[in-house]
Amino acid sequence: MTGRSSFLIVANRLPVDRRIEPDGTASWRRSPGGLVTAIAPVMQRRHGAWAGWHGAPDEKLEPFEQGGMSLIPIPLSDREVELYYEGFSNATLWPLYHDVVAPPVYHRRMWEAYRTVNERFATAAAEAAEEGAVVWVQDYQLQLVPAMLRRLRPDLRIGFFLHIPFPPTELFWRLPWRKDLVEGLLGADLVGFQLPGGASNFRRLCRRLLGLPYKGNEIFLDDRVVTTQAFPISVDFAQLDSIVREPHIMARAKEIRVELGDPEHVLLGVDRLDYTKGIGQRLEAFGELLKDGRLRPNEAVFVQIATPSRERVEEYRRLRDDIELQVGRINGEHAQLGYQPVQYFHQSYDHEELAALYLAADVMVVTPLRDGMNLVAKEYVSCHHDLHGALVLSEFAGAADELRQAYLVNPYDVEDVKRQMLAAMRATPHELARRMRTMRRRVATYDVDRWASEFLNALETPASQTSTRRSASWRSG
Ligand code: ADQ
Repeated sequence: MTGRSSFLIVANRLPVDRRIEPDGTASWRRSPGGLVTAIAPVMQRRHGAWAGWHGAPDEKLEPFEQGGMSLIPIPLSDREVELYYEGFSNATLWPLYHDVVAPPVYHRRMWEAYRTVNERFATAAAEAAEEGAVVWVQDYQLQLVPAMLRRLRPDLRIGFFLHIPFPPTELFWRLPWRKDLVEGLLGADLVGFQLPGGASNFRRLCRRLLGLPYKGNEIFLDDRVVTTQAFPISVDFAQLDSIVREPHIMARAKEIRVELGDPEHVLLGVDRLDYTKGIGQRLEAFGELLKDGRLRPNEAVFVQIATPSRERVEEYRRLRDDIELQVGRINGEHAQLGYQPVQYFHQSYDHEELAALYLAADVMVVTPLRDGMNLVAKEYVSCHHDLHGALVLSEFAGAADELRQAYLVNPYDVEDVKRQMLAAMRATPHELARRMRTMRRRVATYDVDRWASEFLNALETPASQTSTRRSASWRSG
């Protein structure tokens, strides 16, 4: 490590993956993903650092440099991975924040591990940040870090961004540790959410739980103001748009359609295998369309790509079995020699193959029961400069706020999903182009660069003197 940084990201994971080369040596590669891409230029400009877990339990690593970033590995024991990450983060907070689509578990030992690990991240950040630095904490795994860090380093400018939905008060209220989490977040100067609804849920909660007044976007504490605001995350539109214009990607997209037997319609789902993503709901709708005879045999193929995810959490193991059973049933009932209606892949793909799949798909089916944003929807739109292609999108994905020209569905209403999938398949090229053009304009304008720069601008603009004075007079009045 070469000294302290004026800009620091704190996230559960470092933005690199370790690869073991054929000769046995280890090397680090930048992980794919919009967050790293958006932040990398800022990191380079400001000699930034990133603190996060490196992905292997029970291993302590020294800070190192990679691709112009200083990386600060935070160690986690195997037990902490189980209790803090798989436990409190992914078996308590994840389902609770996603409208309890699965029952959350509440265990004191998980909570204690969450607190211990958050303290470790805060301490590492406090050591790495130079005087007056900007620190940007990411996501639900680290909600206690802002307050812990402020206690250690009151000179810092601290931002927090929540990538998942922030739930309504009635749901959040169930958490035995609700007060600690809210106070943790209030350690930040700026708390960012995907949608205005999340920000207003949070403000209402602060008033009800802690009696804190708010006005507009600002929550008034005794000695400072916390700004809450929506910053809808996005994708690297320009990069995706240029990848799909490359001849070898266009050729691959054509080849994929041939490999699928050249059906009239290719439908596609791309998700982490997660119970919030509504994979079962969309397969049910597709299966019923075949059963009802509203889709002719051979007319359509549904490609479902489900990246392995959180496989040690019980609920995820069950989900995998359920989905695989469902795929087997549909194929068992409707397959013919040379035709398999659902093609299911429990695998990860590199970004070029994924782009070719997006390009090859006539209908992208994104049906989460609840989703902070959903980048897949925006990636699909970014890949269709041909203005062909339709997006079937759940009303419960954050992306539905921006992509109003999608075929919007209620994923709990199977008839609605069937109707909109059919409408997408039967739409005229003119209709598809009209919808796609508007959606592309939106994603091109609000891309991931804009997301990061708007957040950082808001973070570096201190809450105005007037609002501090207003809070004082309001409280005394
Ligand atoms: P996720 O729940 O992971 O993100 P999403 O926004 O769809 O959901 O992002 C998934 C990413 O993984 C996409 O970039 C996609 O391309 C990639 N991906 C999915 N399957 C893949 C596969 N098989 N191979 C390779 N890549 C694959 C959380 C929140 C979201 C929010 C994001 C960002 O749950 O609501 O949009 O963070 O804030």
